[in-house]
Amino acid sequence: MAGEPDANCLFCKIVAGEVPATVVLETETTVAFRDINPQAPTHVLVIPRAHYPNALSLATGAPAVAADVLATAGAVAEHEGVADSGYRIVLNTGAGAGQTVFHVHAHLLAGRGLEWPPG
Ligand code: DGP
Repeated sequence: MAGEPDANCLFCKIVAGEVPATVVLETETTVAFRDINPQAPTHVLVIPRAHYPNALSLATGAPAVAADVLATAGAVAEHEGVADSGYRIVLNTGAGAGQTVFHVHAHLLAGRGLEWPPG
């Protein structure tokens, strides 16, 4: 159920400390950790601690936490020293858009030229 831990979810296991991750920042409601397969010099994933499969379910089920995810991404950008040079926040939504982990996560990408439109 949305909002409840999912025993089969990789990112719920990272939140629980059952799967290791390189954590960059944590708040009461969010965790930010480095992507295992970085696509840019800075590539950090920001997730809510609670399990929501995608951005829309988070925005409708826990809108304050959706705002927390964005605020944490901004704090990570400051922490990584990329806030002034610019960064991209990506929320892949649905398998057709490349979502592979169905616990909503914001990709924070920075540190290289970022093309527009994205591939
Ligand atoms: P997406 O394709 O938007 O669902 O992104 C999922 C991301 O999760 C992908 O960039 C790789 C990352 N990822 C997958 N498994 C792990 C893991 O076990 N640890 C970490 N840190 N990242 C992972």
